[in-house]
Amino acid sequence: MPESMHASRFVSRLTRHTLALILAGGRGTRLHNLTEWRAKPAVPFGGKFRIIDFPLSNCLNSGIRQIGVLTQYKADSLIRHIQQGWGFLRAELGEFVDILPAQQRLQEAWYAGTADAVYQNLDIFRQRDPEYILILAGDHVYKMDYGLMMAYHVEMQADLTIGCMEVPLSEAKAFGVMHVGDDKRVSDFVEKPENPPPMPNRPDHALASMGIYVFNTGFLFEQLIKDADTPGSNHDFGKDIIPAAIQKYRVFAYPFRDVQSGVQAYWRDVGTVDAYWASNMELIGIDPELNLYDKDWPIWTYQAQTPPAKFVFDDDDRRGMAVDSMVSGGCVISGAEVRHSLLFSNVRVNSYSKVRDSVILPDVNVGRHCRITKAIIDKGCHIPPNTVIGENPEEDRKRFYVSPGGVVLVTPDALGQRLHFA
Ligand code: ADQ
Ligand code: ADP
Repeated sequence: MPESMHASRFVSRLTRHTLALILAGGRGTRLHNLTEWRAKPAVPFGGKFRIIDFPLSNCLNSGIRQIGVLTQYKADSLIRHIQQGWGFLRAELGEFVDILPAQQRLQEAWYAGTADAVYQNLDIFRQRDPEYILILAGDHVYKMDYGLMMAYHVEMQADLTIGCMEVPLSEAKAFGVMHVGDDKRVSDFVEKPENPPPMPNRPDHALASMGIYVFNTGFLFEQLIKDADTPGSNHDFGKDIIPAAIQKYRVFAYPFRDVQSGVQAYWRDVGTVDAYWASNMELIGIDPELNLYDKDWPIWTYQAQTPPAKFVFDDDDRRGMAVDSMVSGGCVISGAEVRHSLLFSNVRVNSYSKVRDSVILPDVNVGRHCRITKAIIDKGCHIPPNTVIGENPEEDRKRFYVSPGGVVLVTPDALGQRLHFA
């Protein structure tokens, strides 16, 4: 890429004229009961964040401050989080985070596919008049400078640029899989193929779409209007818009690499209970791939103010302790032992209890004499005294979902602790 293309003024001109749209309407069914009452982008992650904080922070850190979030499925806690945490952008400087719920603006239907979600808000985007539209998913965990992708898009004189990663062939059928020529132009694209085609130079891998797209605005509008009139279309970027575009237009692939090392960067679709547990547990290690302590790329979030975590002796002088763990604000570990675990805010662990290899979401109370191993405990659960979880899968399965990897998912519903309105 020519030096001028990297010049920060050049990039900041591009990002300033970009509208980012975060697709946040999907449920994420493979997370089971974690998404029973909330959309996947609202699922808590990493001790104090929600998943949507990652694409939102990436936008901010990349200099993109015009953002729309398209919501649909169970968006209540997602909308509350964005309103509470992301209201600091300055409207008078042309900065905003717009929340765009499905509201049957054009027709009497909710959003069909992802393209329809954008199409139904076209008149709003027309008024904003951006030069480029960056489409993002609200449910991926990663740190990415979108400015570099925008510069690449402009240099290639592309109509559409798709962010891509190399994934093991065995995992590729969950993605849009593409083929690119030496010139990086996309020549084939199939959405979630049964038999994914391998990369020519790396036969055990496939080139997968990250579901991240840069469009020239006029081009995107034309494609959406054409697609809306196409009978039989699912109105989806991966299934319809992209396959139709590669025949006639300049569609390029942008490989997502770490700027310093040049190797493929951290990117996780925490789509299953096992993946969710593993990517949270990874953060506990000394030097995790996802560095949340990076001052150059802060992850912003909303968090209620809480006092510092506290580790106290109980009445019988038993030590409250946590080792090899991350413990958030507002937690109190009293006469209990926490090992290799991640505790979100306001978690109480009481005397004689042992928690290991577990991810505990906010506002959980673990009663006395509990043993909890390899579990995810959802927000607000009250674990009664003497509860044993994670030692006998057959027993656990009677009450909870147990993942193929043996992670027990404990939710208020399963404990009979949710309000039921129906
Ligand atoms: P998936 O993630 O499986 O594949 P999809 O379920 O359409 O595709 O979700 C994409 C994003 O849009 C998610 O963030 C989801 O929450 C959101 N979404 C889904 N339906 C929506 C709707 N009706 N309204 C608003 N938002 C909605 C996509 C691509 C693949 C690519 C993978 C990468 O289609 O080609 O490989 O992402 O993960
Ligand atoms: P989050 O855990 O994402 O912060 P909440 O704790 O607010 O979100 O719960 C998600 C939403 O689901 C809330 O609006 C809550 O009232 C709602 N909810 C939870 N349980 C039930 C239920 N059994 N029936 C109906 N709505 C529920």
